[in-house]
Amino acid sequence: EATPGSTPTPGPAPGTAGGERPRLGIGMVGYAFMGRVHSQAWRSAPAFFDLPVRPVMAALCGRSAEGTARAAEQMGWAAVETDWRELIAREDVDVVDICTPGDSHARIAIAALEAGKHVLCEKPLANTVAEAEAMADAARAAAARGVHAMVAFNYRRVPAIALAARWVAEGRLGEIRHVRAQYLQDWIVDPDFPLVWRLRRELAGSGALGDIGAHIIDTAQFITGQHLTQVSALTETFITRRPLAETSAGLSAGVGGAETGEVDVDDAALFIGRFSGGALASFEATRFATGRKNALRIEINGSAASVAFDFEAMNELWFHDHALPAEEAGFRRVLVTEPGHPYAGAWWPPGHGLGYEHTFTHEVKDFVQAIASGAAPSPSFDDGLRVQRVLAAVERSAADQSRLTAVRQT
Ligand code: 4PW
Repeated sequence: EATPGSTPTPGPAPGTAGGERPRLGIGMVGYAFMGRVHSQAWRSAPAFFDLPVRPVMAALCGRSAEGTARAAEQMGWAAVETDWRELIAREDVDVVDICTPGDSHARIAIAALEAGKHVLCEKPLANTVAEAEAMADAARAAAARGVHAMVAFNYRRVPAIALAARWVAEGRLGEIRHVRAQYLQDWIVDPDFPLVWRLRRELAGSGALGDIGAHIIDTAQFITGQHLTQVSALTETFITRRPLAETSAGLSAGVGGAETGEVDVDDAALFIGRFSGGALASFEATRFATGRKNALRIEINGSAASVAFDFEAMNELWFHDHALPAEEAGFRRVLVTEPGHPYAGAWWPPGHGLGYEHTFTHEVKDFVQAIASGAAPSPSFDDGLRVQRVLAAVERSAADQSRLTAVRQT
């Protein structure tokens, strides 16, 4: 079992003969939900993709020595650290993978980039625009030294979403007129669900807006190749006090105590917006959509065709070709599991679909390839900053109730 600060003994990465390719040492901070899925990605990427370097899961960092050692042993990390500064300082760590709540992203990422370590950072990039700006500055300075940074908007790596982006880039949709995006969950509907870190502004920055709204903003900007220029928003906190969290794991498990605390983030955020290419858009991010578990949905209507996607059926992309005669036209389902589809060829035969975790494997694979080739990885910290600026604009708009027009019934 790994112990704090123990020397790593990296063996060949799974699925490689080992040895021939240069080693890329990975150090990860955090081992909860995101840490687990990133660990799975680091394990599986070299087994399914032919990578030019050999990622080695060198060290895992967490605050509790015991918890970190247990997680490291379970998830395949060779050593453990309890201070992220020590992790960054390790000679066997070339990449720092940040899977912590947003309040520590800027500190860790900037220190790692300054130390010459490549950085993969969970989303949203930061908790404030000022932090995101500092991170983007650090990433630009590091890039000049060949050190790379990427923000982990994993849904870009859903094959169906990557396919939609490809079709838009090829002009198959024509001019984009509408973007309709939703991210719907229901894991905090119960008023007794505790005040976990995702519901605390000082740790998460915002609520549904930053946690899941950030994903649909990035996904929409990624697919359309455009960016939001204007927004108008409404946010709401339906349950304003919750039991203080005694334990929390992932999105569903959490136990609260007798004491309660204030919920100071949004439970739901809705906004409309305008894209740089002229499209009108609507966005909805909520954790109160009873029955919807992880419904990241996006529909894009262009002058020539439309696409529609729902993560709850993530291997499907719906396509309507408006050039077809009206008698034949209509949305048809494309099963995105063909070898010619983005990422799909590395996995199973057609029809044998992928899951949530594969999006992270694709993310890690793209990041490693960018590092090895010296190309700038995408989404960059500048992309993360652009999303952060949209989040800030949504919050500014929602705070300004004077822009809401009252409905006059009489
Ligand atoms: O990034 C998001 C999370 O914070 C996710 O992809 C889904 O919503 C799952 O957990 C939360």
